[in-house]
Amino acid sequence: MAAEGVLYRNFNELPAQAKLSQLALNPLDLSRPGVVNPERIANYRASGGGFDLLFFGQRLDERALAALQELADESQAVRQFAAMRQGAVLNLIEGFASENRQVLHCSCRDVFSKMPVEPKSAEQAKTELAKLRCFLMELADGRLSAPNGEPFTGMIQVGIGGSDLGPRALYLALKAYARPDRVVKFISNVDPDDAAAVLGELDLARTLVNVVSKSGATLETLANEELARQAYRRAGLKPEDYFVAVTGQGSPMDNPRNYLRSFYLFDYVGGRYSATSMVGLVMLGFALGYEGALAILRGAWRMDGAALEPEIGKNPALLLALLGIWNRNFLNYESLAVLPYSQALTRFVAHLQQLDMESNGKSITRQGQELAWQSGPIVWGEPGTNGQHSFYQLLHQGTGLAPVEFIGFRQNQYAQDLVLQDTTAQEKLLANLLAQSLALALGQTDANPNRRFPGNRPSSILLTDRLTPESMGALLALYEAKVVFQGFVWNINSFDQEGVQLGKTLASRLLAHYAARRRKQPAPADPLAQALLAAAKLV
Ligand code: G6Q
Repeated sequence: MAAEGVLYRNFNELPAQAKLSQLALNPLDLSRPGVVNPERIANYRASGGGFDLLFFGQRLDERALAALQELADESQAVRQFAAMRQGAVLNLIEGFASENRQVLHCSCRDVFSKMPVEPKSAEQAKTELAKLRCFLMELADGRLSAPNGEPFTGMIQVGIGGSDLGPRALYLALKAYARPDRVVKFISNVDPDDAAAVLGELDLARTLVNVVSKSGATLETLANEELARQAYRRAGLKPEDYFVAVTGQGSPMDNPRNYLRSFYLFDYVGGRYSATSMVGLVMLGFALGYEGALAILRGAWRMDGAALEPEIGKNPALLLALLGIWNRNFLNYESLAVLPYSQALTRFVAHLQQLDMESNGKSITRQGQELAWQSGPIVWGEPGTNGQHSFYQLLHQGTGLAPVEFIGFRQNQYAQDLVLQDTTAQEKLLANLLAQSLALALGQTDANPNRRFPGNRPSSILLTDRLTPESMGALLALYEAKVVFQGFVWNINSFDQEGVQLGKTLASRLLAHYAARRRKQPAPADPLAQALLAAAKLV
């Protein structure tokens, strides 16, 4: 089923696009006295799914905002989102070989409704959740323990890309809620030193290894799994007593004899959208307990519901997507800085880089034609206030501009803080976040050119009460929805990743030289690869 009743339209054919181009000739200047005023700060605000989005710091007025709503309506962005949830085959390029799949990551959390939107996939999600619940109960009550009779206290997740970034970002974000008797580590890069370091940090006799690969065929993961298996064997332990698999049904890794337990994900859940499938949940359930894992799903489910709201004032994901389009396509900013004011979100930007840039780093339409408009920006960032003592200089006074998305929490996670100079550390963190947004917008005049801040630099602020499993799920789903909304408006396929293939193919050409040398065979006739290896002093 394609998206029934949805007409895919090219971005440059949407009537609101022309209107927005006109408005962009004279965008709002935030640094003009009086433009950023108390009324604007109060009114330029949207809420949904538990998050508030403050966007007084964007270079637009009511007319541009109305035109962005028209752009969303004309592109049928919300209708496409609904069609996606219902199982439309949206991962395709019409008329060309492509993945040709449904896009059903939202089904992973559509497990709370009596009437799931797409019953078959929601049923599959429930089956895997039930398996996970049993596994976690057995671990908790001691029916499942390490062969030495001790409880499992550690888990190493082996996986890369979508099988690492989202899950790892979530674990680090929610460590404050983890069981005190359990710890999780990760191995992703095919770097033997990283694997050795992680394997050396834990007592393997009490550590599970969660091997996560949807395809069951990823070079890095296979190499790291084998490195880990060797380490277990060297320690006199049988890997099949410790290794758990999360993989696609029928993949080369779908071999329950090699694993203590196997969990599945399905081809309709894309790697970078898979954090709420078993790809993330087995590890997160181990760390947080089943209820904690479920709370993540609940938050994401709630945000998926808010993403169906056609009005931008009630749909922060849609509004964030449209503000991004305003900045990218109309004001021509090439990058986007995401700056979370929470150290716990230390890997969340890395996850967003994959989510956004792998999804929307595309140059053709869903009909295979060259894009005549810009698609996704370069996404980067670091937690504040660390970033303030580093690259914010460029954000404020540099010649290159980057719009900013700030993320903040009204309260901190741990009940530990102190009042110093009459303010808590959390208040200092939040004051800095808000101050940065104002400073970027207002700038500063000064007789000394070195102390001049041009201002008029756009930013938005995403806020919720506290970083919890539920709000983390909502934040994850908010960005997933933002990215797919942008893809719908740009008429691109946000669900494939052909762009990562070429490098992999060339790496295997280079590896053929190493392999030939090890087998004492003549080097393959590949002068470019040979020259490159020689120049790099690798042969
Ligand atoms: C994400 C990509 C990619 C993928 C990894 C790992 O959308 O497809 O990052 O997640 O290549 O793939 P496996 O899970 O199949 O090992």
